[in-house]
Amino acid sequence: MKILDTKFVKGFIKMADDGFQQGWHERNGGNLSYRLKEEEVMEVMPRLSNNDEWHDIGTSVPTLAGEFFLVTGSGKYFRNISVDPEVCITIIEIDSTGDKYRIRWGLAEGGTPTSELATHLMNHEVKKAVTGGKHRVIYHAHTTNIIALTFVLPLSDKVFTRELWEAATECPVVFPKGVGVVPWMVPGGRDIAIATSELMKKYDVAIWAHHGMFCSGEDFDLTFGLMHTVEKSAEILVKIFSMSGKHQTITPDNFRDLAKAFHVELPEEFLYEK
Ligand code: 2HA
Ligand code: ZN
Repeated sequence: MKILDTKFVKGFIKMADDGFQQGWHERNGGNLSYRLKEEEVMEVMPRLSNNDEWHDIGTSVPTLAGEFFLVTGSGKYFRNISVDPEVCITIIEIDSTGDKYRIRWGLAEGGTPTSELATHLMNHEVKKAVTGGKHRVIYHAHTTNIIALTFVLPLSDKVFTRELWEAATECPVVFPKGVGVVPWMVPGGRDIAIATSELMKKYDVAIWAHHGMFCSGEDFDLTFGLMHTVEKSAEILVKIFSMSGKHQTITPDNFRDLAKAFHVELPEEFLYEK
């Protein structure tokens, strides 16, 4: 089957385009990765090339040895992904040690996988383990309102989770585990990858202060929907703080009632009295 005709590639391209339409991907901002299922690897195998050498990932992901990923290219613009996917995205293979990768398809005019490859792969490694292999998508976007909030709210998981939950009733149902916050760090390397993947053991959302957000999920719809929900809530918060602040809100007991009605567990650590 033509690689561009496969369902997972089409889903990946649609998600990238949806993110661009939201205004989350100025210039080459943001990156996306998807861990292929075995049957998807088989589907595309006849069309993969074999001529790239192995390159260092910059970190070690031994539990992803032999896996294939569809990822955005470093320096590529989300705006162009739907126009010229073969130039902007790539299928990579991880070697048998988990230290190296090679390009098997895409980046037709040259290039390398996303500059945040270490964070993507370390997040995949954590999520593969904690979800029993269910999570396959890691998404990074420069979501305007979440970034704005990181200049105003204390950079703590507790405060961000509670404020985001309070700004829209569906939030605790969509991300009941809460969100984690990484303080400002240099992007594109192993240190920020380690900090982010630590948070991904507990949460599906990691906010990068003054930079953006990472989300993890089972498929493109759930992962995009998660990013969209968190960012929508952040937009409401920015509007609230731009007016006169809250005059009434959802209370800790309201959240407990919500948890019962929607059969979700909301950790008490986020239901503190203010
Ligand atoms: O430019 O978003 O974090 C891609 C990025 C780096
Ligand atoms: Zn970024």
